[in-house]
Amino acid sequence: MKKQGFPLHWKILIGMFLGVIVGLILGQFEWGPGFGRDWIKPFGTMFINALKLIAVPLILASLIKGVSDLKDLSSLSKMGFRTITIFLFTTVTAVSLGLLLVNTIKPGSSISEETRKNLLASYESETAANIEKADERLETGPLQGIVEIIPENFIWAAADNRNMLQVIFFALLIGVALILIPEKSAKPLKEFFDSFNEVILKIIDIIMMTAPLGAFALLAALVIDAPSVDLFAALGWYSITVIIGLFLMICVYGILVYTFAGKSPFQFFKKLAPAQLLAFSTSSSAATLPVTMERVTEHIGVPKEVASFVLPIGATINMDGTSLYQAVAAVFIAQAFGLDLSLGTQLGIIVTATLASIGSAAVPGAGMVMLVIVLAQAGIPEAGLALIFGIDRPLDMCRTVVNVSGDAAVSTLVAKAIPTYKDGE
Ligand code: DAS
Repeated sequence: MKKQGFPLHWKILIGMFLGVIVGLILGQFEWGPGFGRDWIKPFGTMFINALKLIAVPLILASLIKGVSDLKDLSSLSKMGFRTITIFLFTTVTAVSLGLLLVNTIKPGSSISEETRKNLLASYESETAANIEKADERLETGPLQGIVEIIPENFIWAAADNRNMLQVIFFALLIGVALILIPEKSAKPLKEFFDSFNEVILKIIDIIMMTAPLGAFALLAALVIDAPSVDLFAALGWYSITVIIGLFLMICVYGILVYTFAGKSPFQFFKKLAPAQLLAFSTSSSAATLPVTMERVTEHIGVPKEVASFVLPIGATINMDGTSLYQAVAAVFIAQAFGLDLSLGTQLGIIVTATLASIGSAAVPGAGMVMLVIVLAQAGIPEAGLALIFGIDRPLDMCRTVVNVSGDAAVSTLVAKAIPTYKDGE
């Protein structure tokens, strides 16, 4: 039995804490910022680059596997169609809720002009590029965003992080084509993508092992660059905004199971609690899936054939907590950099955050990786990831609880539509 080491999330939290301490100390010396920029910040940059590196293969692996596992398009029968419809409804609801909250609370706008100037200065190259890209976007026609989804050249699309929607489009095409061709021809490629998916998830595990160092370096660099109380206050408000949104999503699930499945929300969450606790401690929907399956079938009363269809797909493509977090994080970073997002851009965030959460894998930190898409499409500096990564893990734990709760709620609603539905214990 492999000895369970010291839990990763504690290592990350310690890395964060040490990063703040070292950053505050170095900030007291004249040579501190230079030292931090040359000897500490690069480790944070490498960590963020590793997450961005894995984003494209992650989409390909996760989406192609998720779509091609749908057996065949005819399995998009009543159960499949109902499942996908409710998934989309809850995800769009989550993103919209996130946008409403972040535009109301405005966590990023409490940052002082001084701190904002420091942030822009420390990330000026990238920010300028993103602002220029956003301006270019404004000059093109209204449908340009849709036109750009279809890549003219796959290698170029995959190579440039800014065209994630093109990678998603290509992945969906492959997944659907795999369903449409004869099983015997599809088998080799499906098996390839199954193992490719395993490899990508293992690579994320490896990258996340360096997360404590990444969190340390990013927070230390952040504190040295802009040692301002208002930045930490802003990060605090950002976390509060995410947590309020996640809590409201839990309430939405309670209302849905009460209204459409006739179940008491309190009973529902009481029976689901062991899966939620595991989701919180592991930050992984995939790791929690076996327990979610057991709670939903043995205790909540969802028929096995429904749960074994809805939950695995849900763990792959239905991540309401992640989509809400991505919407809040994107607008928070824009606010922190003083960028005003137009309504059109924010509506675009609804599309990209929904797609990004579909493409996010069910492992720790995946939502952070896919945030790159949302930022790139909205012309928000990706350097903003450095702002929020330090506190990402505690939020990842919370959003994974919502991801798992959403999948369980949807399986309950889908079961209600299937005649074999029966009440749990
Ligand atoms: N940790 C992911 C999950 O397992 C969610 C995320 O990273 O946003 O659901």
